[in-house]
Amino acid sequence: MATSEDDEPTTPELPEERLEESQPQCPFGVGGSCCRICYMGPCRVSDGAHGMERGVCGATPGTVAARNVYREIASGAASHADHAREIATVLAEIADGELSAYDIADPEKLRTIAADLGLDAEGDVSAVAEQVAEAAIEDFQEGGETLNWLDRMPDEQREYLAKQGIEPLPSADKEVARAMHRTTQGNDADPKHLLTGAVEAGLTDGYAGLTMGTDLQDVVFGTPQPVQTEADLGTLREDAVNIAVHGHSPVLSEMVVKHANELEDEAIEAGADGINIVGICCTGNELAERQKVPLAAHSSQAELAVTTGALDAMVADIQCIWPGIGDVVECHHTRLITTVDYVRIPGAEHVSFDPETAAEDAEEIVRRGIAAFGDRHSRQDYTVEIPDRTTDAMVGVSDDFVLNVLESANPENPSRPLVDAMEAGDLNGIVGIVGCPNPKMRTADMTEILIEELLAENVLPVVTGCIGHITAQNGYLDPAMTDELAGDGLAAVLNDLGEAAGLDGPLPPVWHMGSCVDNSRIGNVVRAISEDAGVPTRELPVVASAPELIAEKAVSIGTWALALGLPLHTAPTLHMDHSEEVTRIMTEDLKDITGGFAIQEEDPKAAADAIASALDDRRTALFEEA
Ligand code: BF8
Repeated sequence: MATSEDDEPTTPELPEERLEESQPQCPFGVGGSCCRICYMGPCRVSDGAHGMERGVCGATPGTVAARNVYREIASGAASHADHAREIATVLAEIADGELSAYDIADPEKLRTIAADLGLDAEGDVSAVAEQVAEAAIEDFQEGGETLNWLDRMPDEQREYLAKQGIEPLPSADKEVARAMHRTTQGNDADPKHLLTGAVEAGLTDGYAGLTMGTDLQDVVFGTPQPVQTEADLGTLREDAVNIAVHGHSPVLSEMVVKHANELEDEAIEAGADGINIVGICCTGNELAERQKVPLAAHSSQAELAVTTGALDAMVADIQCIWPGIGDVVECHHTRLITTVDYVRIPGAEHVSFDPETAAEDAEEIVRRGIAAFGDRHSRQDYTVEIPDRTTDAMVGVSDDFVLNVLESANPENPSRPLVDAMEAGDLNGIVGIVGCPNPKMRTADMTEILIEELLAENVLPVVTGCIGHITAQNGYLDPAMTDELAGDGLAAVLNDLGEAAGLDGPLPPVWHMGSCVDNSRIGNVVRAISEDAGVPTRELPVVASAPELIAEKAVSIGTWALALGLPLHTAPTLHMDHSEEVTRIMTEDLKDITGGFAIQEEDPKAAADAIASALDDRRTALFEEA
């Protein structure tokens, strides 16, 4: 952290300032053509005017960029698979009666998943849970013939890819290991072949990561239904013990919420008016959709939350916890508490969280927050400045909810209301706007402009991850904004669906579908429409967009969308600009392989135009053929 000459901490910089300081950034890193996988380099290669044409080993810019992007995807798949493995293990232990703190909240969903996996869905819930957990854990082991969770994929697209030899390995762990091996120095060097492998890793991410994660979290913690909550830093309360839960896993955060409720009296004894749990990044989305917990901040605002002076504890588990927070808490009373033994952050204290001792561990965490509240109040000169900003947000628009509403509107043919609206031009398509808040794009209001442009064009945005926070903070998740923001056709569709759902008004202009693993919910809606309407996913007017891409996880999610045959927009552009070959494969050649293709556009209005035009092409082709 920044220190003065006498080593007193000075005000730490926030992400925007650090970004400024990082300029100019290395063009080879940005262009994807810096190769540092061996010790003859690093080699900086490029098809353009600068750099070498070949690395010391002879690797072309295409080989280097393809290997780099494949490694990003493997890392993303590893992250989501590890996330899914945790909840699979919890489910197995619940089924065995070994965990007292957790239960099965949605047995019906458990049976639906079991049936989709071809397992016995009838009988005792524990027996079904045991089989489902076994099938999940098998997806991380050697031995199976195929990845079990691929049964959750649209059959038609699965067969289409299989005919071209695209099928992930039966073990997610092996898929990730194979990706690392294939991309090592002196191994697979053919850009197209490497990128086909990357698509397989994307499928691993989509099914043994995202879909398994959401499926089992819904089983254990409940399937979300729409609820109203609030968003932004104004959800912190000066007189409360404020505990922010940051990261990704409800296995931890659900327990923090439960035990905060039980320890309210201790907080009141300490002089607070209660305990206020707020959510940051994807944990925020998980808790909002199931527990109505306020969406306080996206990942790049986490440090800002500490600077309010009101945050007593920030509890972190896995992924997207920026280490800069460690510097910021040094200047405040806030306790940064890490909980996962393989994730430590300088400046944090650690409480090892174990599902087997969940109650004691969660109580310990909450009590540290209460103690920090005491520290805050014992400091005479301590100032608290909470921004006076909150917005109303409807969250929890889950796949189950959406599909039930469609079914109630047209029981015979649930996709009909959407397909008819597309044919009539009232709904010009659906765009999954997912991922992160990148400071590079934040200053340009990338997400806001993109979404407002698309809404005006009667395109329905469905969102997850930190984009969920950005949209909540802008009021886009508020049903009261539907008629103002959506084009006339889309507004009519949202009003009709709101009525079919039995709500008092329309559905919100933007649908919050949850955390980043909950991108699987978008996949499930796409699958249901595809199967019901008999249209392959690669022909549906659906696009994916990560308009403020940060994480490797977002690249792997995007690659899963490409595998489903969807166009994928990203900003910033993927790390591939220095290779004409890789750029061509991703933006053109892939159309003949999966049906998907990459759209690279960093200007929000131009991105909205490119997405709308991709949707138009698909709608025209669909209804002309029909
Ligand atoms: O997994 S949106 S910054 S929090 S990577 Fe991370 Fe990006 Fe936020 Fe959730 Ni997703």
